[in-house]
Amino acid sequence: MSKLTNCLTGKETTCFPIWFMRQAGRYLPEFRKIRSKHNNFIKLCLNSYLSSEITLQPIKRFDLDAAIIFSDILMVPYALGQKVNFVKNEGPILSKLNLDSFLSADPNKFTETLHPVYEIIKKTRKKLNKEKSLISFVGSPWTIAVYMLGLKKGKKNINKDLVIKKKSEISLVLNKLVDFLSLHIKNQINAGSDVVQIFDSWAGSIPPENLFDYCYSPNSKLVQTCKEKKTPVICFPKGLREKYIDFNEVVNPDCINIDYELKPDWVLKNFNGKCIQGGMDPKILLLEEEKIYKEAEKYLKIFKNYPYIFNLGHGLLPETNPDKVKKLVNFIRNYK
Ligand code: 1CP
Repeated sequence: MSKLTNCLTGKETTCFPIWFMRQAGRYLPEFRKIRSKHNNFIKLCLNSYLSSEITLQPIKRFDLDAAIIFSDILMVPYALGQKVNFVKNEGPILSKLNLDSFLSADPNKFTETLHPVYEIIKKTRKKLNKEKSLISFVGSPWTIAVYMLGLKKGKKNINKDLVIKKKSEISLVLNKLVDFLSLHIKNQINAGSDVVQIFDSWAGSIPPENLFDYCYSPNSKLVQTCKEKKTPVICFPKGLREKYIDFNEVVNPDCINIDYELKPDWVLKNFNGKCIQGGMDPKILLLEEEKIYKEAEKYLKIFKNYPYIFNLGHGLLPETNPDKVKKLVNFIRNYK
């Protein structure tokens, strides 16, 4: 079994497996080179040859313990018939959702549209050393719904009035998304991925009275799908603060990715030995080397002899210097 799987199943507490969210992305010159020739991001994600190459770029550079497939959580709305545009410096823009056609979407057509994603997994698994895991992912129903229903207000906020106004639409969309995301998870596992991560990047924006229906319940259903397929699952409910404890108790995935708002010593006390991943603020990687090592050491000390996967509290920033990532990986590998 791979180092990451051993850690996820609690069999390994003597080493820290390492990978990074957004490890394949704009901070890598080899990624920017390919991206500059492919203006359409969705098309690039559907090019299984290039996407498999991009998936392996950070593995070649840093010898990490896991590859995460190069794709995007918004491939799901795309496969459900919504137009998705990635606008430079603005992020993704989706066309208005046609609720009726979404609710009657055909699962076979969905699988067919996403076929190239499953090809990336097959291609990459063949090229990847057995000791390394291949992670596939989905966005959580709520996080996908935020984009599908245009619930964002600016870059970092949610339009709270709209969340109240669209209550019945949100319920319908979340329920339907659970079905399609479960299907996407199963398809990815069948194609050969060893681990699944569920990104709930907008969990922190859910009104407290809706947490069960919008966050815990839909995430639980997806975790159940992974468990039925006997595949370890990591949940990342970003921004939940102290509610991370409730999330862990209700959803109970194999591992929880913590964000940079949580204090690691508090996490150690409150998660009953559950495998933990991540935590360090990606902004730290923009500072000088000594500060990076000091912050990384904080996590390594607190989670010594604990099932801990080294990662960050959110994705690597585009302005990160890859040499610093390399140095951080060496530091963790040599940490005793
Ligand atoms: O070159 C570019 O302009 C594209 C930048 C880019 C990349 C490299 C986007 C647009 N998506 C991706 C790949 C991606 N997205 C991966 C690949 C695997 C890896 O980690 O290396 C993954 C796991 C994602 C997941 C994703 N996409 C999330 C969840 C994690 C998170 O960052 O919170 C979200 C919210 C998205 C939507 C999305 N896609 C791209 C952007 C810029 C965004 C975020 C926009 C926003 O802030 O609303």
